[in-house]
Amino acid sequence: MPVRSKSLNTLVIGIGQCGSNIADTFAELGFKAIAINTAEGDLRLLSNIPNNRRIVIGRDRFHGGGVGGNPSNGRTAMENDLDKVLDVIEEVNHNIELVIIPYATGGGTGSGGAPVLIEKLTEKFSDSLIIPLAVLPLPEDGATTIVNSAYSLSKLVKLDTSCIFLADNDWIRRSDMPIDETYDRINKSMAKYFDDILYLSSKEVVSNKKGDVLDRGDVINLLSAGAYGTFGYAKSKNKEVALEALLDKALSPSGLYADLDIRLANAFGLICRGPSNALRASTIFNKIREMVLKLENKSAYIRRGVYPNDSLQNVEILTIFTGVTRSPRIQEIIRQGKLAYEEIINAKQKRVEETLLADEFDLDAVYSRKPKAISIKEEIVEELPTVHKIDLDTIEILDKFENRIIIQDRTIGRIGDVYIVKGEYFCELCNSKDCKHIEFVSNMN
Ligand SMILES: Nc1nc2c(ncn2[C@@H]2O[C@H](COP(=O)(O)OP(=O)(O)OP(=O)(O)O)[C@@H](O)[C@H]2O)c(=O)[nH]1
Ligand SMILES: [Mg+2]
Repeated sequence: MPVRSKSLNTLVIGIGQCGSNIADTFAELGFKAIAINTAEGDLRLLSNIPNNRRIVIGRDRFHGGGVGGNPSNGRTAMENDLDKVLDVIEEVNHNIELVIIPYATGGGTGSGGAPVLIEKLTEKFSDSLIIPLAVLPLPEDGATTIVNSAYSLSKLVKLDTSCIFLADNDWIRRSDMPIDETYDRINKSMAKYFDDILYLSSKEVVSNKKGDVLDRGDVINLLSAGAYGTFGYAKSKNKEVALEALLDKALSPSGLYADLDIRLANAFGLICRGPSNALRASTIFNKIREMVLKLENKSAYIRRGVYPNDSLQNVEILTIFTGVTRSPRIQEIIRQGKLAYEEIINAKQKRVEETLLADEFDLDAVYSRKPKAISIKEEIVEELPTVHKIDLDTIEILDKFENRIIIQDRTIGRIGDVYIVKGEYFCELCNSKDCKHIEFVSNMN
């Protein structure tokens, strides 16, 4: 495959199996790429990244065999071998302007290791664009994958990155292709879209085209809008196209690679390619206008690039949304991750309690003259009740469990838990035992 020129000097650093596979796909398109994994065997399967850029981390502890989906071990492996990783990056680095870090949030090596490396990169390459490319798991991947994902995302959002790009494996559900091709398709799409925007804004293209083209500065602005970002895409089957339908697809949730609330985008780019008679200016401008009217930020950064080329057999629309401050899918992962975490901990606790009962008898509790239950009750009575103003329309109970109630408070725009521990309430949203949420919940119970 011919290597195309790029507007930004780019390095791709893939972590874990998924991340390395994606980095290898970038390498196929001529990107400088490094792969990092705790599993030596996975690294051997790559095709395009040179051997001296495939790094095994955590070999001392995990013997090149992976960390079995445990992000805590992925984190340790990266922390212990960070210097080794930075040495290889330093060898490859010649004025790197953009670093893309693909990894799966749901595994072990990438989930735990990526936030450690990304934090270091944001310090070390403070003038470069740092773009994590976080792959979200399928809901069917299981409870621990969702917990891992929630853990990794909660670390990632705190870091000083240029924009967190999301690619959701759940996109597979919308595609209609054989199972062994689906991951490959997502990996190839991500590499192609970055390659497209970097090539179409390169000197080689920009100096030969007049009119609506993206330039290097546009790409830098699009990639540094913060928060979350993703791509949208649509391609016609042949030259005969309903341009409007293609634009609609690339601008709507069904064409996006992750579920983002794009009305909240702070930057938005649209690229159209195809035979010149298929790219009707009025249709393109009207669609952009419609999109702009939907955006909440009326001064969002908007760029378009139109590339007529009569040798092309199809029309392709690529959209890029960045600076998007809300992803319903990530909110769902965090909510499910918290639930699954608690259930796993409770199940472990239960086993411990059962073992205690079988092996040990708490004689202090049997012979105590001041049973614990009474002193706890006394403490509760001593606390003075506080009266809180409750607006019934803004607080809602979403779900109830034996020891936990999930609530939503619309005034602060948050979902959280109220726990019931030994008859006492504790509100996670207010970090308090006495607040309006507790009063609301106890009245409803
Ligand atoms: N898009 C995509 N997803 C992948 C690929 N390989 C694995 N996944 C997804 O990645 C998640 C698992 O992460 P991995 O990358 O396999 O895990 P890891 O970082 O290597 O961690 P360990 O195997 O525990 O050391 C699951 O959600 C898989 O569905 C891939 O090539 N592409
Ligand atoms: Mg692995």
